[in-house]
Amino acid sequence: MAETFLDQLKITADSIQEASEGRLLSGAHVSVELPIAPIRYLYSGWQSWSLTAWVEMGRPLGPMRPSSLPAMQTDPAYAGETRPHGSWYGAVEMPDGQVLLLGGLGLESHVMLQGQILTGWVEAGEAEWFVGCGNEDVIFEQYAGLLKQNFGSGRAQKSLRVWCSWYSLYSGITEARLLKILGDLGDLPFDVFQVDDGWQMTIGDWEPNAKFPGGMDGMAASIKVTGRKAGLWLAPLLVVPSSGLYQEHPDWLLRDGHGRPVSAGFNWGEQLYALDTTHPGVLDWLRALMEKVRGWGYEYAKLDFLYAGALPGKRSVDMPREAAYRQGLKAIREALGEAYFLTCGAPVLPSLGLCDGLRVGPDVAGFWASHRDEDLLMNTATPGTRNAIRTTLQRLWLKPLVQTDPDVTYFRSRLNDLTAEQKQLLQDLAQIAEFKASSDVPAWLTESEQAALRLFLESNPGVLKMGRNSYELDGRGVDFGAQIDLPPLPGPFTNLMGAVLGGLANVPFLMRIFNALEKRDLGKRLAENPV
Ligand code: 9PG
Repeated sequence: MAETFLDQLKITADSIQEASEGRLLSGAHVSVELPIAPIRYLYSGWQSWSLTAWVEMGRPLGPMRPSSLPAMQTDPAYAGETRPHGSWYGAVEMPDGQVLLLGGLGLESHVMLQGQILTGWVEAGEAEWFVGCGNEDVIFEQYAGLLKQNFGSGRAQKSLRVWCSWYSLYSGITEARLLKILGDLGDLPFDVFQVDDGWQMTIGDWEPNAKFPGGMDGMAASIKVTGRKAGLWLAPLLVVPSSGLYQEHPDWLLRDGHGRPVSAGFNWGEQLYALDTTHPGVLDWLRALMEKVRGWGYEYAKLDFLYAGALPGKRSVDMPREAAYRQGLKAIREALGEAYFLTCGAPVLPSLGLCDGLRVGPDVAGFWASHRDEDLLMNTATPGTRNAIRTTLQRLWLKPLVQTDPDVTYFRSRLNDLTAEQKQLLQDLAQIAEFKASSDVPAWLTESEQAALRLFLESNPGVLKMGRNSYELDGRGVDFGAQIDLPPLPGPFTNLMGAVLGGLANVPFLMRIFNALEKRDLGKRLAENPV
């Protein structure tokens, strides 16, 4: 028999076993030497929002700006790494189109390409790996099967059609606005009405603020009488200094080796910190919080900024960081009972088996791409429709393990700069991902836009994958390929501007001002565009 590509690989590991479509390896450190140079590398981002993309060899990525924010966009432990690398798995494409995947089968595993050698290592303990080569889809299917054996999968459920408040009202939600929208949705076939960020006192104090005088139980009851499930957003693993939780339980925070709280990023005009999910007090608190949300009547939980639980740090029980995260997630899953659990801002592999849905890309937005974020800050994990499509597409192989949430689809032209073609790409992606959501306010939609939304929610086109980035939907070709290229590398002037801007974004005082200006803008926008 002719020698296969697999036979030409020089594999180093503690043990090597034959497997379908490849080999199973074990070892805390493994390597696979390629006989010739690859042409592309598949970066695998750590959490929902992190860039996951096929990138031409020789095209450097990052380091992205601002340097104070990496925890919100990528694994901060590897934020400075510019060599081709990724969390848990990495793949290369050979000149003949064959793909070679090195995939960790456990937590805290990493892959990097150095020259023609693909290496895999783990932060702690022993590890198992899958090496597969050949057709990309076949190999990833194999990898998904192996991960399923180790982590399990979400509970098989039909996908839910979700109305989510974020991408229209943002933090400007109020009980009155949501009740008005709920009424106007009429018989549009949404299964879930999900209240996003903006209802809580503050991050850590999960009680309704003054904009929800009827309480969150009242809100859930109003949703349920329309025949829909009530959904609620929380970021249960985050804490901000202005919260009561931060004041009352300083011992619950994840800390570094010097005893300082570990930064989980900066948002809402505040420094973000993380809860230590190995602390028994935290686990009890998480269970009680989820039971409270269930008690209010919510049957769908969108839990966000979950990466906070897996950041590097010193924990009250010494264990690897992704294992610690998983312990927290397990407590949450159990306390959520039968409720649907959507993870967001979540490390990918460590969430498998413990949630029903997973956001697999950064936030969409009413614009295609942001010059500031992509060109100046070299950041492709921030909100933007192109960023969202790019990363989501390379994560659809996870579908046998979890429902893949590509984020919402837009139908409105009001307060939206996307072209008809760009909106169509989002709609097609949602059909392919089999997860349909929208934030469009009925009063902002024209009659024909409302009809298009209804048709979208009601249709389930037959999907055929034709290539890495191309599909057929009921026979109609959809090609995302040309749309999702990475922005060109900045020239010297753009780079300098970016460095200055990135520096400014590291100053909390300026970020607070920026946050206040954004809030003012939002207030104006909502006043001019009543729901
Ligand atoms: C609510 C939102 C929505 C959204 C989530 C998440 O600053 N940031 O980089 C940043 C990134 C994402 C983000 C918010 C802030 O969005 O993905 O659907 O729930 O939180 O705040």
